[in-house]
Amino acid sequence: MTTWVLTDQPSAPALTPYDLRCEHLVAPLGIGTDRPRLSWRLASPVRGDRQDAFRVRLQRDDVQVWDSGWRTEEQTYVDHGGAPLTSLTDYVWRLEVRDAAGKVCEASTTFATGIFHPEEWQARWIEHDYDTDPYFEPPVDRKEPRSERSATLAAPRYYRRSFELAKPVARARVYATAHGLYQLNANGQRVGMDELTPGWTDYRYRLAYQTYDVGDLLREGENVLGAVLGEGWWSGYVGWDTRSQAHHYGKKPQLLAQLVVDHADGSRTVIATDSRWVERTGPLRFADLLMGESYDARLELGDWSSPGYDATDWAPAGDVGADLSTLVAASAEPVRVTEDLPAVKVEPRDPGRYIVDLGQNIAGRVRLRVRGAQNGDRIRLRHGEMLESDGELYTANLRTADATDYFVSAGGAEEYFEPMFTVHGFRYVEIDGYPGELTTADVTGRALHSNTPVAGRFECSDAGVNQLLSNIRWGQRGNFVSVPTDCPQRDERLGWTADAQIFLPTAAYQADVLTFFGNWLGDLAVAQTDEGAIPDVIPHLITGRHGTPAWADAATIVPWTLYRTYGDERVLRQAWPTMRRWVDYVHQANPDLIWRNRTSGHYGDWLQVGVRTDRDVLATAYFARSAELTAAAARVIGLDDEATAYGELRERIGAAFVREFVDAEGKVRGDTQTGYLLALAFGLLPDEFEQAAVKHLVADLERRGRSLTTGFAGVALLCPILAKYGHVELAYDLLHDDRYPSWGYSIRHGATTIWERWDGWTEENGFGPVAMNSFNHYSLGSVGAWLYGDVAGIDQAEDSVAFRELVIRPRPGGRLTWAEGAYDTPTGRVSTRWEIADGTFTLDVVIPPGATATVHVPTSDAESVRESRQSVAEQDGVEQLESADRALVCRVSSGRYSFTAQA
Ligand code: RAM
Repeated sequence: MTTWVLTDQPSAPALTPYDLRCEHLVAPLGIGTDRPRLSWRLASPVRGDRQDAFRVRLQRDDVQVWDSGWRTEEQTYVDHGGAPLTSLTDYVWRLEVRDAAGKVCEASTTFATGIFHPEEWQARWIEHDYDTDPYFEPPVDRKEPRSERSATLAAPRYYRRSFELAKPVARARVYATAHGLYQLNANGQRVGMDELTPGWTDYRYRLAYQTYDVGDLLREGENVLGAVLGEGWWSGYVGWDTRSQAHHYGKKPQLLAQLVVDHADGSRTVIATDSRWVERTGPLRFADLLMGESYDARLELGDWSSPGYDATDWAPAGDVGADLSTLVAASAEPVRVTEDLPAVKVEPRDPGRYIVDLGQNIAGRVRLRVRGAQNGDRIRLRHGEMLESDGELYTANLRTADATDYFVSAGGAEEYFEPMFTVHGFRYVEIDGYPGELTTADVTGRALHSNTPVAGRFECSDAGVNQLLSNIRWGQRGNFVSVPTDCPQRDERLGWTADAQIFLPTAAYQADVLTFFGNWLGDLAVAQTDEGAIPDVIPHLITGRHGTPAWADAATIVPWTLYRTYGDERVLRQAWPTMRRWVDYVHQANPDLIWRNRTSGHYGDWLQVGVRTDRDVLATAYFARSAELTAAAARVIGLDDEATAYGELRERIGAAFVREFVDAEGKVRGDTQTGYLLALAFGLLPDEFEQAAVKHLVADLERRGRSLTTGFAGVALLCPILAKYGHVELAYDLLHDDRYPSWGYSIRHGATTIWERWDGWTEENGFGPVAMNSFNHYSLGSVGAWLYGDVAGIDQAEDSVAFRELVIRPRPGGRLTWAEGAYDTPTGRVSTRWEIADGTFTLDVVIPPGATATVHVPTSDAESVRESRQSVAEQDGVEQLESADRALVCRVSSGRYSFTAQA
């Protein structure tokens, strides 16, 4: 089990490749392309070290299938350049890298291809045969009271297939997916550690299948494959509309699986889902993502997925055909349990009823130990993020999500309960009906989310800022559950597009989110309307709204941000048609270039406080931004004419923006913080207005006693823009502020995640508007990127891609006496640590091989700057560029550097 922390790098004395990936995944078992991208990272402590050349060789069964030859390139990825790879096959890839001194270092890893050709699938969709089931009640109108709502979903079902293997097993893989959620067993053991498979995609167009290695679980003789099948996003509750909440994609869960066994003699056995599988209900009585789960241990089926089991009373599964047209190989990291949190406090309320505190708001569930229960004892677990003032669970903000689990005991000394197909957003759990005395040792919180590799770390001298960062990280963890959701607790949990684009830069500093968002962009592309609009939520569901300013612009911002962060231009190639159609859609409806028409729901600067940013200002700023990024994308992928056309469009929108919204004194219409922030961040102001706009922005903050008014759209820009224009202390004031509204206010009141709204809870009013009051919403946490970028000082130059041209510019200030950060760029790890002590500023920096960095050493005396105790001018590998703006600026290449200067 990981605990989701940044792992150590190899600490070899010379250039070393590590973290080898295929299609950006670590040793994937079922990639979906025959021309995968291979990539790696590099580490070296040697100054100026870089990869001078590399060579990749691919092997299949000890036979070489491709040799890239030595390529004198610095890039750390390569596309397979040999003959297309074969379906259902294991490959070894060997990498050699040569450093500047000619020394070669090797590394190798494996990957496997998935099922490329439709005819290779023998599996058929199977389901419970409801037609012949006397107990099945067709779904009814869902307006019934909460407690009975669960009646509309069918019980999860258990599937099994027993089969003989006549020969020893050399290799065995299962390719599986579901309309619904599934978990596989083989010979009595769980297969893999993935949760909530197959994950959520727009099932109408894309359904991911997963691949598992079951070689160690199978044997000669009788074997059994088993599966538990639940509803999930396919047919369970998603979102808020109680009339249409369930059955979004289908009414019944269905299973699809294919086991491919290769024997030592070269023969192959295939066992696939069909009517030879049998099924029945079991202890899992009910399972739903929003509502919760019910498990009756009295109904346990024994060794139901083991050989030798008597399954005579199981019924044949219904075969419902083999339409596999939506299948795609899973391309992103699966959801996993990534951390166990022991309960920190158990508060008895009534006899048998307790409130348990995990000390941290998470998305996940509880593992409960039950001791000494009687057969038939029923324990209820309700989940909530907050407590009422009387110490009871606050659940009003969950709206129609029950978030309630039930466990019925079979009796006995010790039993364990943990749900399988649900996830709750909670910090507190009320446990009712518990026999005997509940202790903290009986309750464990299990955090689960998409297991995106951790990419960053940040820490500083200020406890409040560290708590803020922790809240931001937990916001990411709680909401990156297969898709980027707005919240994990209430009846919503949708992939709101603005939330995603606003938070992406922060998310990318903390985890490698390329495959996570790459997958999501697949759903975004298929959801684009014929006219070119992008729905508010991706995967597209529930809300009929599309084309909303700042929301739909995720179509351009997300691909561009991924490209800049990871340097994979394939993202832009794939996204380009969507980007262009989106910009054209807005343009056609707004020929005068002020985006007033077709603004759909228009949420403005959502959840800002005290002011209302002009909606046309916000929309038009985003229109300009999308046009700009579309032009930039066109340039990268070689569409020069389009680049010129969209570049011109961007210029014209910029001019229209100034004409329409900016007065002679540089005031942006509405005179709100967000108005100025957007204009400045998106470069919409001509030079003569730039400083004026900064002045107005600062004046507004001062007028309000250095207090923010920004909502989702503005908040990400606040600190970065203030710092960029020289108002570092003002940015820190906002960061440290703990008056309402501020991040610190929520922390002062015990927040362990980022709240949806500044007034989620206030001293004056208690809980905020109950209709929409999530305590785990990452959007306002988009300040995280500033902590990494400006406080730790890890950023890249404006025209840099994949952090090849680093800008190391820590901006000390506020209460901070030190800060440190680390970040895994696509090439390797960059890290910084600065400290101010006794009037001396020190800055330790590690630059990964192949990258260069412009290092800004803040100092009151440029002459005082030393690197490794030498004057900068004399130091090898350090080139002094300028001394400006109370900083000495140097250029360095890879390696470790240690700067000191008079503070
Ligand atoms: C809320 C969501 C989301 C936001 C939209 C406009 O329902 O929680 O965060 O993007 O509204």
